[in-house]
Parts: sequence; structure tokens; C-alpha cells
Amino acid sequence: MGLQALFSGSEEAPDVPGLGIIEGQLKRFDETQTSTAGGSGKGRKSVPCIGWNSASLLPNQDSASGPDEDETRKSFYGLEDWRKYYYVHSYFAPYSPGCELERQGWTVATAKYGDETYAGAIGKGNVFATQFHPEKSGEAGLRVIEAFLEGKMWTDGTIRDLIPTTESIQAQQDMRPESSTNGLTRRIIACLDVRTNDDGDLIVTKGDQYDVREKTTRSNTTTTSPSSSSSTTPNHPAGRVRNLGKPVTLASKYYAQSADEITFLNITSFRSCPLTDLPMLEILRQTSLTVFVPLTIGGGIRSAIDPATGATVSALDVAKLYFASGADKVSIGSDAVIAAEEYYARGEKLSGETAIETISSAYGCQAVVVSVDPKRVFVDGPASTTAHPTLRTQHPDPSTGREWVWYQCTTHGGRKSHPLSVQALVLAVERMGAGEILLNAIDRDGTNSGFDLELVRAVKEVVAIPVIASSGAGRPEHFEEVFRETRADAAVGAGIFHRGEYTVGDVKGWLGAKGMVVRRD
Ligand code: 1PR
Repeated sequence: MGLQALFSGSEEAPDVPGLGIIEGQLKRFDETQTSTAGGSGKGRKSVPCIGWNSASLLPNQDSASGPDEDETRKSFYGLEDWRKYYYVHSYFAPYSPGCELERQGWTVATAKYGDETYAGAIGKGNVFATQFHPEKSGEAGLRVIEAFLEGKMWTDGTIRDLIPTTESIQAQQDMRPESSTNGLTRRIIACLDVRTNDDGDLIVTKGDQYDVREKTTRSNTTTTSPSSSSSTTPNHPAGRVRNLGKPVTLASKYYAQSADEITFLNITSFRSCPLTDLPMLEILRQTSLTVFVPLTIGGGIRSAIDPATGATVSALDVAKLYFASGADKVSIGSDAVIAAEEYYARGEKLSGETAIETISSAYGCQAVVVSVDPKRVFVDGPASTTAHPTLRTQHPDPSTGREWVWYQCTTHGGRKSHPLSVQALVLAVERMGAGEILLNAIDRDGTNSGFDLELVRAVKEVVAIPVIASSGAGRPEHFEEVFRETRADAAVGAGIFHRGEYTVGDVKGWLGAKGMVVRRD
């Protein structure tokens, strides 16, 4: 069961009592704590805490005491010290050696986020509770569920799973402390842009700066994508939609390669009502049968008219359909831009009715990602020429040489520009209750030229929620660069994986070799 419900209360809702089986209050992570991430100076700790961390019985580095030697050789409900588990939470049960939990006879496996040590899993008698999500923690989590179902609170070191493997030894080597991540691993997300192709099939595609059609030299000849199964395009002089594979097949492949999360974006959702979009629900259902890491679904999360009934369906109801089909998070794009514009038009007042607010309040902020599609707009100089926040870029406009840019929000696959900066957007949606930002960059998308570091830094400067860097990854070095040079909480790869140039494992192998902590299972 969920660990937090066992306690007597929480800062999250002081008036709502917990079950009170354990005496004690849950605390909120301190987001003002600083980390030295990314070589870019100090920064706040992201809250909510989203990512992969340990659940370890090993004595805490800061503690003098710990479990006795015998216990450290055993596995507590299949947990292993070298493995990583998926956590997503803003509140935690503080742990210190000899704390109330231990006085009450609970065995505690701990995790540490920055300087805050907390209970990752606890057990006593036939009660076992975890702060992490075992069902979303890959193979490691499945072992925990199996041990629980078999009633194996303790397994000794002789069983197959506890024999060190090459993989576990490598993983232990990779676990050299990295202060910049506050204890989390470097999170790699595979992103699948999904749409219907010209034949009506739901496929994974990938654009160059959001143009997903094949480039043609003549009106009906395909020239750019070796993986496309089609070669002519009588109705589309611009070329057919690039077909890079089937969504469920690719998601399973990336899970097997150790992707930490999978994101599906329905990139043409604005053309149809979400309720008619049943194939995306089916994709989620099928994927969640075999993929045990968090799944995000984006595209069309907004209130809409159901063409079947003529009734208005709220964004919350649309999101419910996706959660019921296996999604852990929904990603909101266009609707977030509109909501932010209205928020500023109201004088920075919340309405309580936006998709972000309603879904976040029903499911928690960690379930709401806001996907942003900014593009660079060059201006002559700093603030004097635009009301939006500008920065001096290392990559000036090649045609005019202008060095100052601001990042403008777009919707409709980059086709519609809004008079709203990316900074204004993320500030507004964080206030509304978004839990994470998926930060695309139209100028970098599909270019294989690396992430837009300037954009990531600009956004990390203004929000405390986690930021996922997206767009531009072409080589494993690009992931290293974005983690080293910015405080990105996670990074996305799309084309790099779909084209088969590198696997997720290749990227993690590179990061591990460079001293960055990654999950490997
Ligand atoms: O507006 O809530 O219905 O959501 C629509 C969603 O579809 C948004 O999240 C928007 O970002 C996305 N989208 C719309 N059009 C496109 C397009 O490509 N034509 N894709 C699109 C956005 C960006 C990432 C991509 C990275 C990495 N794609 O998904 O994975 O840029 O690519 P790379 O590593 O190959 O460079 P709504």
C-alpha cells in the first residue's frame, strides 16, 4: 500500500488525518535547498521529486548506525541496494537512525533527495509499504511485487537474483555519488510523436523542425527516410508522413533498452476531438501490459465537444480516460498556452477551472506535464525592443547577425505563434499546478545538433518544478552536455532512437562512462 497513508498526518493537508498506524508527520521537500548541478552554478532542488532513486538498507552515509551486518546481506522484499526505483512525490516521511519508525519496529529502506533522507519502503509483520512505485520501476519493481506476493520479507543471499551479475557490478560502479542530481539518476525519456499517416494507420513519426513529411526532389519521389515503407505521394507534393514504426512496438523496444519513461504525443490532436481518438487509448492499454515505467500521453488534453453526443466533455474527463488506460501523466500543450494568456489577462489570478488546475487537483501535480513548443525570435537588442525577456545568444541569426532572442510560445505544431514568452508560460502553469515541463525547441527539433542549452537554462531559472530538455539530441554526447551545462532534470531522445542510430543503452553507457549516474535494468 501507499506508505504515506500509514502516518498520522502530513503538511500536505494538515486537517486530514492519516491512518495513524505510524506516529509522525510527513514533510514537504525543501525546494530552497541548492544543488551544484550542471556546472551552471547553484540552483534550487526540483519539487516534486521525480525520478529514480535507491531504496537501501545500507547504513546511511551520515549515520553512525544501521541495520546489523546480517540484514545487509539479505534482500528486504526483493529490494537491492544497487537497483533504482521510480519515485514521484513532494512530501516524504523523514528518516534518521533510531527514529520513531524504527522504535516501532519497522524495517526501513531509505532514499535521499539532496540532504533530506526519507523512508523509501517500510515493512513490519505482513505490512509492506513503499514510497516509490514498484509497478513503474521496471524489472526491479517487479521483483519487489513478486517478493511481496510470495510473502518473502527476507530472502537470503543464495537466491539467483542476489548473485552479482556483470550488470549489477557495472551499476555499482556507476553509483559514484553525483551531488548535482540530488540523488536521482540521469533520466532518459524516449518520446514518440504519433499521428495517422496518409493511409489511416497510427504510426510514430518524426519531423525536422516539426515538419513530419518526407522531403521530395520531385513531387512524387521520396528521398529522405530510408525507413519509410512508402515511396510515392500523389496527393502530397510535400511528401508522405514519415513512418518510423509502430507505437507499441517501439515503446516495448525502448523499455527493453532501459528507457526511464515513455512519452506518446498525439501530434495532430488539434484536428479531432479527443474522444474519437480511441486508438491512442488502445496504444496505452497495450503498452502498459508490457512496459513498466511511467507513461505520459499528450495531445488533445482539453475540454471538447463529443461529436457522438454533442455534450461538452471536460479536460478532466478526457484525462481520466487516459489514466484509466494506463497513463501516469498527461501532457498539455496548446491548452496551457491559452490558460496562461487568460491568467495574465485576469491580472495573474487563478480561475480554478483550467485543465491544469482541475487535473492537478484531482490527480496531483506530478500527473500534469506541460509541453512547450517555443521558437527563437531575434530582436535588435535587449529589453528596449520587446516586452519579453531576452538573452544574448551564442548562436546569432545567420542571415542578419542579430544576437538577441526571446523564446516565443507556439501552438498547433508550431504553426500558431502567441505573444507569450516561454518564461511567462512556465511561471503561470507552475502556479496553476503543473508538475513538470516538457521543454521542446522548434529550432532544434530533428536537427541532431544538440539541445538548446540557453533555453533550458532560461526556464530552469524561473521554475522549481522539474524540466525535461527535449529536441536536438543526435549523439550521446548531447545528453552529457545538457546534463553538464544545465540543470535539466531529464532529457528526451526521439529521432536518435527511432532511426536506430543509438539505443537508450548506448546513451546511458556514455553517461555512465562520464561519471553520471544512470539506471541500468
Ligand atoms: O497541443 O495539447 O494537443 O499537444 C500536442 C502535442 O504535440 C504537443 O506536446 C506538441 O509538442 C506536439 N507536437 C505538435 N506538432 C508536432 C510536430 O512535430 N509537428 N511534436 C509536435 C513535438 C517534439 C518532441 C520531439 C522532440 C525531440 N515534438 O516530441 O520528440 O522535439 O525530437 P528530436 O530528439 O528528434 O530532435 P496539444
